Amino acid sequence: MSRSSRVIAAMLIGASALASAQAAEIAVASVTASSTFYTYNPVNLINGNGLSGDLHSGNWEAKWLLDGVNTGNLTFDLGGLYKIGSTTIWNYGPGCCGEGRSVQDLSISLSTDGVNYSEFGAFVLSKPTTDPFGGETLGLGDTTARFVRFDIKSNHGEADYTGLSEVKFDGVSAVPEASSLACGLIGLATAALLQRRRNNAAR
Ligand SMILES: [Ca+2]
Repeated sequence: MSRSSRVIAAMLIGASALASAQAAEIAVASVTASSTFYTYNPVNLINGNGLSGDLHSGNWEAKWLLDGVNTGNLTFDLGGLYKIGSTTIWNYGPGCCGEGRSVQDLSISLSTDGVNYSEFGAFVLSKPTTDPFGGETLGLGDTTARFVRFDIKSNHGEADYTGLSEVKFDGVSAVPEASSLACGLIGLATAALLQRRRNNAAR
């Protein structure tokens, strides 16, 4: 292998190590709700409760409900900074006690510090009509954030209750892992060393 080939190879190894993270499901650290009815705990949204593969059973014990109101919010803490590619939302669905409980108008805001939020966008969610049902995936533009707030603006018609069944996020850590960072820096340092040797040899 020629010196210039070795330089290019070392640079490619360094660059690929820095960009190797693959988008994957983010383990949500915690979720809080503006209100909660009875035992419809918001933790049911982030623990996989009710999910079998990509489908939610519709079991009421695996869902969350606002407490007798149709507007409110949820705040998800991802536990660290991520480039968030998308969220998948399993709406309330028809099981106990009517498909009108599903969220319709939803605004999503993102924050790095949990204090200052920027609205990413407004969405209209569809209403599952049979159990079990799938989720709806919304793009979040690879935006870097730690906190995600869902502002629920309306539901699909029920008078008193509005809720969701499960929420997931996909993305990559916005903080490079120490091992991949070190690997990348070694690759770049090797490339620089080879380049310097080549420059010396050419003198
Ligand atoms: Ca659930």
